[in-house]
Order: sequence, then C-alpha cells, then structure tokens
Amino acid sequence: MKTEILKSLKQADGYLSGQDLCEQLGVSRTAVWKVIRQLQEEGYIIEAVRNRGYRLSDSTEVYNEAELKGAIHTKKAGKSLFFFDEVDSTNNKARQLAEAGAPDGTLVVAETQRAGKGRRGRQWVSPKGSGIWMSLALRPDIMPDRASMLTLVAALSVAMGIKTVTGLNAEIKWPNDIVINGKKVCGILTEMSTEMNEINHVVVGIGINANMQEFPEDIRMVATSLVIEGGQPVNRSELVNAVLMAWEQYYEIYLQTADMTNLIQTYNERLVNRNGQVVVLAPEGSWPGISLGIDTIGQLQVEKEDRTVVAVMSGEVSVRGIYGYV
Ligand code: BT5
Repeated sequence: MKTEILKSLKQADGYLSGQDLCEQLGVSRTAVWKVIRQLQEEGYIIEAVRNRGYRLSDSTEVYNEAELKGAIHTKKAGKSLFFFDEVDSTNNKARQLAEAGAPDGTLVVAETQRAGKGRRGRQWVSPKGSGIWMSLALRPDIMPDRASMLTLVAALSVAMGIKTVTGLNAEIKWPNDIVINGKKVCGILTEMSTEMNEINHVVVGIGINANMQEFPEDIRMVATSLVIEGGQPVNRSELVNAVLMAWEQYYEIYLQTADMTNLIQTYNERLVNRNGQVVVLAPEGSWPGISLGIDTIGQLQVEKEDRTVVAVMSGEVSVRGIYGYV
C-alpha cells in the first residue's frame, strides 16, 4: 500500500484528498494516515492540509550516507563519515570511534537517537526523518581548559550555516543554543576525554530541528524548527555541508589563538540579548544584569546593577532574558 500511495502522491497535480485515496485503495482513513506518517519518517516531505488532503513536496529529500558524502565539500570535517539509521547518541558513537582511532574531523550522523543527550543529564528529543543529529570527533592540540569554547565556535557555525541555506536570522543564546524568533532550533553538547592535562579527543554534538512540524508537549513552548520558521523544508545534507564549511573556517581562526580573540566580534553580533537585561541563574542564587557579550575566553560579561562587570562561566550558570525562554 505504501508504494501505491507514494505513486499516487507523485502523480498528483497538487493536493490528493484523503477520501480519494481511501476509495482508490479500499482502506480506512486511519490506514492512509499511518502510511503517510511512515513515509514522512522515511524522509518524504508530505504536507497534510485539512480539507485539501496530502501533497508530496518537490523538495523531498533523501538523507543517507551516499547523499551526504556527495554534499559535503569541506577539506577535512566530515570527510570521514559514519551514517546510522539509529543510535543511542551520536556523541557516544563518536566517542567510541575516536577511542578506536578514528581520524580528526570524523563525523557521525544518525537519522534518530534513542537517547539523545542534552547537558547535565537532560534529554534531547531526536525524532526520525526531520532533524540533524550529528557529532564531530576532534583531536585539537590545545589545553583542556580551552575546549569549552568549541561549543561557541560550533554555535557560530550553525548560525551561519542556517543563514546560508535558509536565509533565516539565527541568533546565539550563550553558550550552546541557537534560537530563531525566541525559540530553540539547535542545541550543542561538547564532551571531552583527557589524560594528564592533555586532550585525547573532543566530541562536539550538534542537534538541529530542521523539518519537524511539531514537538512533544513538554518542549512545545521553547522549541522550533527551520520549516516552522521559514515555511520551507530544508535539505538536511545541504545544511550539514553549510554548517561544516562554516565550522572549518571558524575552527581555523579559533586554533590560531586557541581562544575567541579573533571571533569575538562575529560572535557578539549574533548574540541574543546583547546589551539587554538578563538574569544569571547561578547555583547560589540568581541575579539580574546587562549582557555585554563574550570575552576572549568565551565567558559572558554581565554588568551588575552596581555597575561592576562579572565574567560568567558556562557550565556554572545559565542566562535568561527577562521575557520567557530566551
Ligand atoms: C542541549 O542541551 O541543548 C544540547 C543538545 C545536544 C544535542 C545533540 S544531537 C547530536 C548529539 N548527540 C547527543 O546525544 N546530543 C548531541 P541543554 O542546553 O541541556 O538543553 C536540553 C533541553 O532542551 C531539554 O531539557 C529540553 O527542554 C530542550 N529540548 C530537548 N529536545 C529539544 C529539541 N529537539 N529542540 C529544542 N529543545 C529541545
């Protein structure tokens, strides 16, 4: 039945009504809807519009290893590529591969994650067919205390990649979120393995909500996707390439100084709430201030009410604007 429905969708000129499909195939509406869901999960972009029916988007994408390999035009990042239909977490896979000797710049991509990770044990929602869940395994020649800044470099790369592919104005919510119109479209998780003050490897995990139309109840208020914001489905392979191309450019600049010295300005231009009121949520209590932007080592400079400026470290605190999530 799946093949039949796909064929009808491809042949249809515009929308195909659910009722017509049911009659043509002699099955129930629920059965048709289930097949539509399956196709969406496989990567077909099918719009479902009440009273009109279903329409297969021309820009239906195929997202697999071969497609990605053809799309990635970097010098190094992602040239060693592992694509999985399903993993627990791409960060875990990348770590295992790095431990087994995978080269610097190895990229792990998955269609879905069973146990996508956020920071501090939080969960990352990673449904099939609609997101970019990927991790870069790196072996930078830097001191371990410099590695947290890789999150900022990745955030910049994602914001730029999104701008290139969709034209959308993505902003960075320090340190690890990318937001569009005040909602989270991407999160970044950097993990590292060290030995005797040397880095074995760093894994930079990036989750981008590309084509999902809706989110589970508990994150509906804070999460958004590129298709929701831009109205156009995104070709994920193209976006992976754009993010990696930007990454190579910024990573090279970062490595020159092993800090943010030469990226401060570019970063701060993309920073949400810059020069605006924020609340710093620290374990010992929260306090209000004005966000001034990052410094050379990636800390957020926040001016307190008494005009003193405090450098806030990532990992210790989070920062919120005074209105809602961002
Ligand atoms: C993050 O943590 O934002 C880091 C997310 C990193 C995900 C990538 S996907 C590829 C790689 N493999 C992994 O296992 N992880 C990385 P944090 O700042 O702690 O935010 C987590 C919070 O974001 C959750 O508690 C939810 O409130 C919210 N959230 C969960 N899934 C989301 C989604 N898909 N979109 C937007 N918000 C989400």
